[in-house]
Amino acid sequence: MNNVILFGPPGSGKGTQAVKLAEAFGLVHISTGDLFRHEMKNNTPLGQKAKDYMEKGQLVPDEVTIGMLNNKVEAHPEAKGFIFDGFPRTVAQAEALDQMLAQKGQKINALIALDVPDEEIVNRILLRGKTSGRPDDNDESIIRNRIEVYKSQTQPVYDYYDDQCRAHTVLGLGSIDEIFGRLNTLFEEVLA
Ligand code: B4P
Repeated sequence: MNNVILFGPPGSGKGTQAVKLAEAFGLVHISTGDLFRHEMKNNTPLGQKAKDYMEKGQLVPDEVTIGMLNNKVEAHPEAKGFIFDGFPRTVAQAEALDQMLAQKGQKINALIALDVPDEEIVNRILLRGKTSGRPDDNDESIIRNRIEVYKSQTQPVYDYYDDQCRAHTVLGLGSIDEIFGRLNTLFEEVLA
């Protein structure tokens, strides 16, 4: 099995690239952001729990997020592997993911981070906000809060995998196809 974490700040293009990579390499794409938005749209108890955090640009608590992720992985026993998009976002989530995979005799092959400057992120998300209807895309102060949350709570996840020599960085600037080309080359190197 091949398991890759697509990592990076909000709006760095994780979701955009994960869809293309999952198709190219036959992996199952799991986006925790998409899962939460689906729950919110259907007004489920999980969606109600996530809503307040997401609308303020904060992280949803680990216990909620880890449980949801476990259920999603369990729902795909046939998978050849997974692309994790937006998960893990804290070191506690990373430890829980490693533990869950170890119980199945699996591991993370690599974490691949998209490197994009803050101002480009703000511009991209504000642009998406014109059509996405997402409250966390429409307010610049909330977008900047998401970037701060990334730096303080999520960036340490990079170091966690870097200490195990499993972290890589790719430039996330350029056209979507150019970035896909860079990721494609790296995927071919890290997949078993
Ligand atoms: P996510 O849904 O993960 O949202 P994101 O970080 O905004 O998206 P992404 O990086 O995937 O960017 P995208 O491809 O869409 O998280 C939202 C919220 O959910 C979090 O703030 C948190 O509250 C909660 N959450 C999710 N996971 C969690 C977890 N594990 N723990 C706790 N809470 C969690 O690209 C962005 C835009 O840029 C798009 O409009 C795209 O078209 C554009 N774009 C992409 N590539 C481009 C390029 N090369 N050039 C120009 N524009 C580009």
